[in-house]
Amino acid sequence: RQIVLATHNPHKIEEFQAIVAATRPDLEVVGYDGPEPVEDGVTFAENALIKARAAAAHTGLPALADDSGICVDVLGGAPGVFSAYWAGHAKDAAANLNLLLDQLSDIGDPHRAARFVSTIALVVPEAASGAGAAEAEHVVEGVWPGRLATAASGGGGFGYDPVFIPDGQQPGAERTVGEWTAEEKNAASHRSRAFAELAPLLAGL
Ligand code: ITT
Repeated sequence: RQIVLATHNPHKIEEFQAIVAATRPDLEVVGYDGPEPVEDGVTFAENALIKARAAAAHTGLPALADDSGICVDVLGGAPGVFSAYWAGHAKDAAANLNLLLDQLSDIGDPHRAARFVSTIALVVPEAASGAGAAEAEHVVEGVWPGRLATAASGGGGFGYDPVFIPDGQQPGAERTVGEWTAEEKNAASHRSRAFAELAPLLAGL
């Protein structure tokens, strides 16, 4: 059974393929190369639905889309939905991350709380949902709490991973997600937490 993932971010494809394979090896997550809709929503949920609807309409397959970002408490939740473009229009991950570190340069450790958020939309077009069944839409969210490091470290993952220190690590041995393996990240991340919420909704597929 194929399910299309509406993203142009190859890291998201890799992560979803690993996360889905762990519990639903019968589902094949395929990429989407159709027309890209304008992501003009103001919430993660709106943007995820915009992307999933476009892919479902174009392919006729059940479609997933992830809209995600990092939310920093002391910045009132920013960059949030603007995470991919925080330092400008180029989606330059290094520039985004450096700008965020600069913005928090005067902020001490106890006040550097942040969280990764992944919002996943699932759109099942009528043709794919079985005889007589209506189109279905679902939105789920996963949150991964932690704090921002004061400098980037590690070459793993993507985006803000080198500056995000997840909660729950052994004091003194804390690492940024950039220093985690892909397996460690996929077992704990905001994306896998959102997928855990989604799994029951995929039961019929
Ligand atoms: P698509 O819209 O094509 O899926 P995108 O990367 O532009 O790709 P978003 O609009 O959802 O996706 O932006 C998400 C941004 O949030 C992403 O570019 C990173 O900067 C950040 N982000 C999200 N998840 C992340 C993760 O697991 N690790 C590090 N940064 C992440």
